[in-house]
Amino acid sequence: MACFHEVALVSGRHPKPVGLVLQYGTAGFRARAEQLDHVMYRMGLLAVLRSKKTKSTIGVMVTASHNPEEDNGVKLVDPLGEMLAPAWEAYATQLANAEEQDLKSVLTSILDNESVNLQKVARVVLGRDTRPSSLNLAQAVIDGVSALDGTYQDYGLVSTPQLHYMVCCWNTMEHYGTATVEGYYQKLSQAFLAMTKQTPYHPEELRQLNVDGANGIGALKLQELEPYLEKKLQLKVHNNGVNGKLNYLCGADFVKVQQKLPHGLLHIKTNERSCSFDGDADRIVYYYIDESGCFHLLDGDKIATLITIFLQELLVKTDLDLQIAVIQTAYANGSSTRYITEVMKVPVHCVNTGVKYLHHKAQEFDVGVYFEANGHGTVLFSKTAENKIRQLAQDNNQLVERINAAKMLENTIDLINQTVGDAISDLLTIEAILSIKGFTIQQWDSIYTDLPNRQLKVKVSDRQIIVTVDAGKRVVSPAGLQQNIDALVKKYNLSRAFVRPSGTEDVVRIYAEAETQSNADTLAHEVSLVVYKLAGGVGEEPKLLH
Ligand code: NG1
Ligand code: ZN
Repeated sequence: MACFHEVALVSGRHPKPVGLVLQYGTAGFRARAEQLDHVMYRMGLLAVLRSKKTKSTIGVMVTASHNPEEDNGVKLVDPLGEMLAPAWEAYATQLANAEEQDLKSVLTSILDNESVNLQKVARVVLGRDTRPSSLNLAQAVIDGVSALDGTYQDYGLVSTPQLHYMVCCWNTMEHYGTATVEGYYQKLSQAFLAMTKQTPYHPEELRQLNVDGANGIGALKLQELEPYLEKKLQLKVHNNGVNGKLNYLCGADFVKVQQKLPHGLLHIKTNERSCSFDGDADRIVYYYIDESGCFHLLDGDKIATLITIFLQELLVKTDLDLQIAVIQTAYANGSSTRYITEVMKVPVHCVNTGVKYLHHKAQEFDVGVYFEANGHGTVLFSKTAENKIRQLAQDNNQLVERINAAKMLENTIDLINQTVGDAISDLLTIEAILSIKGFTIQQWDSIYTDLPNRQLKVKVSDRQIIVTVDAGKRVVSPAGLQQNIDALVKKYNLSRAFVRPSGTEDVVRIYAEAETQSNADTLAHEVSLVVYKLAGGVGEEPKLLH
C-alpha cells in the first residue's frame, strides 16, 4: 500500500472549496478560474501517476480554449499526444471532487486499481494559454507534480497543439520532431516549403492571409512562425491580444456560431482570404466577404472536404491501396456529408461530439480525415500507410508521377499535426493546398453549398437530464422531447435538428438546419422553446433572434 502523507501536507496550499463538484468533460475541466486551483494541483498529482503507469511523459495543458477569459481549464495529454484514456478521466473526476480528508484514500485507490509502481520515475510537460489566471494555475500543477517527486518541463506559453506535439516528441525519442517550439516551427515550415516548392510566388494579394488570433496564444505563435515561411505566405495577424480581450467578439467559435466577421476584421476587403483561431489555437475557420457584401464561412466541413480532395487525388496517383475516410459529428453540415459520400465516394462516419471520439475513429483507417464543423480537426495516417508512402517516395524505379505524389503525401504527413487538431498546422496545410491547386477562396467555397443552419444554447437547471443516443442525434430522455423535435422538423424542407447537453458549458445546445436561413432560425428557436419547457429551462424564455 502506498503512502501519501507528504501530499496531504502540501495540499494545504491548494485547498478544495467544500462541496464543489466538477467533472472531467469533453475537454477536461472547465470552470471559472477561481474554482480551479485545487483541481490544477490534483491534476499535477494525477499526471505523475499516469506517467508512472504508462512509463511515459504526460502533458498537462492549462487552458479553457474558446471559453470567456474569466474561465480556465485543464486537460491531461496521453503518451502519443492523444486525449487521456477514459478510465483515467473517471479518476480525474474522483480526484478533483474528493474532499480534503479523502484525498489520500482516492489517490491510494487509483494506485491500487492501476497497480502503479511509485518507484518509477515520472515526467510531466506542461503549457498554458494567455489567460491572466493561467500562470498561477500552472504553478499549482507544478506543485502537484513536485509533491509526488515528479520531474517536469514547463513550456510556458504554448498553444494546446504545441503541447500535444511536445508530448509526442518526448515519447518517440524525438522521432516525431524536436521537443522545442523551434523544432515545431522547423518541422512545419520545412514541410510547407517543400510542398509549395513547385508553385510560383503568387502575387502579394494571393499570398496574404488575414488571421484573427482571438487575442490569444495563436497570435503570438504565428508571429514567431512567420520568419520561417520565407515570405511564401504573408500573415496579417489581427486581435493579437495587445488591446482586445481573449475570445471576446472574435475567435473561431464566435465566427462559427454567430456566422459573422469578428471585431478587428470588420473592414476586410471584398474576397480577402481570412481566418480565425480559437483561444488556444486548436481550431480554425476561414471566411470572406463577397462582392455583394455577403459573409461566407468555410468551416471544418469545408476544410475536411478540401483536404480530402487533395489527399484522394494524390492517393490515386500513387496507386497505393490505401483506404481514406472522413469522420464527422452530428454538427457537420448535411451538404458536406452528401458531397463527400455521393460525389467524392469517400465514406463518412458520424461519431459523438468531442475530439477524442473523432480521433479514435480516424485511427481505424489508412488515412482518416477528421474535422468538427467548428474547425477542430486533423488527418491521421496509419503506420502502414506512412511506411508505404515513405518507401514509394524513395523508390527511384517507379514512375515519376507516383514518386512525386508520394513525396507530396510525405510532406503532408509532416505538416499535419497527427496528435490533435492544430490551427497553425491546419492553416499551413490549407494554404499549401490552395496554392498548389491555384484555388481562390471562392473556388474552394463553391465546391458545395452549405445548408443554412443555426446553433443556439438553452440554460436548464440540470443539463444531464437530457440523454441522447445515435451520436447525439436523438434524445431518449426526458420523455416526449424527441417526438416534439420530430414534429417540428417535419414542418420544413431539407431540415434536421437535434439537441444535446454541452460537455464544456452549462447549457443545452440546439442545432437546426433547413433550406433557408429563416427556416433554420425559426426551427432552432422552436426547438429551444421545447427544450426550455420539457427540460427545466431557467431564466427568460428563448426569443427568436433576427
Ligand atoms: P460541447 O460543449 O460538448 O458541445 C464543444 C464543441 C465540441 C468540442 C468541445 C471541446 C460544438 C458544438 N461542440 O463541446 O465539438 O470541440 O467543445 O472544445 O462545437
Ligand atoms: Zn480550443
